[in-house]
Amino acid sequence: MTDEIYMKRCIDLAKNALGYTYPNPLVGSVIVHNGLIIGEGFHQKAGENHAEINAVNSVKNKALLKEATIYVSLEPCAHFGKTPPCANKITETGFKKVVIGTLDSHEKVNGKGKKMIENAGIEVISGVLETECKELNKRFFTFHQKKRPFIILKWAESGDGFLDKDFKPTQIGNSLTKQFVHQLRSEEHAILVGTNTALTDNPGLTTRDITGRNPVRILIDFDLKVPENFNIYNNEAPTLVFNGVKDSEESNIKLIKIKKENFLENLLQKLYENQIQSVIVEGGSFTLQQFINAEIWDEAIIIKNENLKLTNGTKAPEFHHENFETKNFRDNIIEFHKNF
Ligand code: AOF
Ligand code: ZN
Repeated sequence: MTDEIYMKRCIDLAKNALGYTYPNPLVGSVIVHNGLIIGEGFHQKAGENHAEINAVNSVKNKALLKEATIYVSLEPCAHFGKTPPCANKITETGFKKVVIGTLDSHEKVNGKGKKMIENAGIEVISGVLETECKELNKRFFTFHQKKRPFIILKWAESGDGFLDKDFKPTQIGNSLTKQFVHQLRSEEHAILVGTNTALTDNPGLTTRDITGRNPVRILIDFDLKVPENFNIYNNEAPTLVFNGVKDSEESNIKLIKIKKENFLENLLQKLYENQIQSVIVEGGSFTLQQFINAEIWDEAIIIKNENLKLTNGTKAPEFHHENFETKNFRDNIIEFHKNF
């Protein structure tokens, strides 16, 4: 039971960095000595210290570490990436015990970190709050296991099931739903729109209404119809443009040539190659329907204004969600989640 309490603390610590660690996972770590937390840390940003290292560094009296237990929500890494292996740091430090939330399915780790620690004679327990630790990194695990980003569909519809005529979600939503959408954007790696939405709405796709990071913007624009002075091309965030004309890269803008045949498959492959771990698909209806028809989505978030009747316009996408759990965290927002 106490293991669960400390693991919950690891998860809460990890969430402090939600949106900032891409392409790395969210990881938290706690060090406990004689029933007292003597150190804590989380992974803040790719390229910077891993959670365990921050936790070790935070301990004032390092002499206690040999008698301490280290909790970490993800298996300590076994490889030299941008930073050296945490499993080495743990064995060199010589903890008494290591408690792991879930194994790391990254091909370079995948049980190796746990093995290295066990081989050094340190007791290892794994699988504590495993479901919660997997859920914490649903984006990272989907990316590594399915070799594609975690896909979230998002749209706003009227009470009678229409998208706003010109796709402007703000007319259906209100200031609170707008803030929610900006929060969502700051947490995910990227946000995707099709040509029609970019042309009619001219969205900047940033997180103006909250303090958070801007997602990578993804535009599908086969014939490069969206003019360069449109907001999606401003310098507030990087933009990937999937098109049928050319490959090029200049400052914040990367054009990626893609074939129309098997479009979705190609797109997901290119997103994988570009290390994009999660994508919010914000529309329009044609783009959303492509993901729905191919059954390539992991969550759907629908902002529904029951009081608004539009009577005509573009029908909201139709989709099957029998295998998903319906969640209602907020008024007017329905979410469909997969059990992870
Ligand atoms: C850990 N603790 O806090 C994190 C881990 O390029 P690097 O060196 O940052 O390594 C990135 C990989 O390390 C990442 O893909 C994942 O497998 C693991 N992340 N591991 O022990 C951490 N963030
Ligand atoms: Zn590590």
